[in-house]
Amino acid sequence: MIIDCVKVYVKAGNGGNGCVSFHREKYVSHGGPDGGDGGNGGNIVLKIETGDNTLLKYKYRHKFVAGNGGDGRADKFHGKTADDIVLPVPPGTVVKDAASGRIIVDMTDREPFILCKGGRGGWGNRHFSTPTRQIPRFAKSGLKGEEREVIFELKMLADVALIGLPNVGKSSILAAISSAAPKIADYDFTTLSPNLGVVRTGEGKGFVAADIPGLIEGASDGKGLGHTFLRHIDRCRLMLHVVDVSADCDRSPVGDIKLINAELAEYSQELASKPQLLVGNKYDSALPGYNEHIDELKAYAEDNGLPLIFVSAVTRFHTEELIDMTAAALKTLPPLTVYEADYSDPEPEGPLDKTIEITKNGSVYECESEWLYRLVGSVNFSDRDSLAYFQRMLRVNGIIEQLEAAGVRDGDTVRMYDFEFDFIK
Ligand SMILES: Nc1nc2c(ncn2[C@@H]2O[C@H](COP(=O)(O)OP(=O)(O)OP(=O)(O)O)[C@@H](O)[C@H]2O)c(=O)[nH]1
Ligand SMILES: [Mg+2]
Repeated sequence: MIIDCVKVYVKAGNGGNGCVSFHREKYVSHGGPDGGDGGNGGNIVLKIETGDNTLLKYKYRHKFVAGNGGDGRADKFHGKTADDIVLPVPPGTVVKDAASGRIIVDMTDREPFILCKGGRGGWGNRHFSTPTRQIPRFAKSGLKGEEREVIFELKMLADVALIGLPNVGKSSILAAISSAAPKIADYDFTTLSPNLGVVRTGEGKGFVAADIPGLIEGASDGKGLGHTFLRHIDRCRLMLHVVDVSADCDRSPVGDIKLINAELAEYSQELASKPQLLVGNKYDSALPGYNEHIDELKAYAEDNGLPLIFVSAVTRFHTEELIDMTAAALKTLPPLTVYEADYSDPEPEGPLDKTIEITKNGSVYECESEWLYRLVGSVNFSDRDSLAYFQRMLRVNGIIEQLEAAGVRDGDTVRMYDFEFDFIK
């Protein structure tokens, strides 16, 4: 079974901590601060792997955590920047945020994409010396790497999709017009997963056609193989709607077309309204002139203004014409759908809102906010200078006022993540 939808947990590495150190050398009594910076955490990067068309490699492994940056060291030595984790995905993979379902990126034809950014390494103490603070005994911790749970959903990049009931000859047509070699047999549901084939045309670079498992009435309720495979043809530009017109087929092609169209509409109105080209297959064993189904099909095509062609995948009757007709139709149609990201992360390096959330938990006031989290993470509470910096940041960013407004009075306990203190104004 094809794996075309997986949930993956990804986490970028944390930044390494900055180092506190002072230069030491013989005969140099008061060396300056020389603590190196922490290295950056590794990113999680997505990269298109051409030629691949399944997400199978994520079936058993769906947790990826990039390494943390190394800590800075004395003598201005930077911590090591951790390696990125590169996740290969087949072209056409749409990446969504698992919680909200919003699209993060559509990996159709693009450069590698950073899905989670590694945390920046913290600065070593040498960055913190000022004319009045010549002995900075603190450095910054590295920032946390981003983490998220995402869904990879494969929507193949086919210009043309072959649709129809089982056994009408979709795979046979794909094999006749393209380089693909799908399984073909005289029973329903021979095709269990989509196949892709490149169709060469006289001019231009050809087009890509996809064959999906047959649909049946009630597919939208999960009958047959259901309509899960329709996601693969979501972005196609044209559908070749295949029907069986052989004399020994007792079904009405027009009835079948209506049935399939109703199933498409049940899945997505957008897909149902995509242009179609009707293909009457198995014409080699049809009885033109004696087959009312064929006349009915011609009349239906005419009434609905749809192009119709009779072909035989077995004898290759009209298969070249089918390619030409398809190529000509594609010329007039818009390009493949590429999904726009509807997810924009707040710029991690950008200015953050300084409003904090204060909740009273027993006698303790707990404070939370992204900005505060970063501030607490960057302070060394055992160092006086660093603590002074923390207090100053609280003051100049209006945190003290926010605490007072929330009812905090002198002597009350305030907790900011893993740091707890008694409030004294
Ligand atoms: N006589 C005749 N038989 C055909 C033609 N095209 C396909 N067939 C036969 O019809 C049967 C079904 O063909 P497939 O190509 O597997 O049909 P499909 O639509 O892909 O079927 P599913 O994958 O089960 O949905 C096979 O036995 C084919 O040999 C044709 O043009 N003429
Ligand atoms: Mg098939």
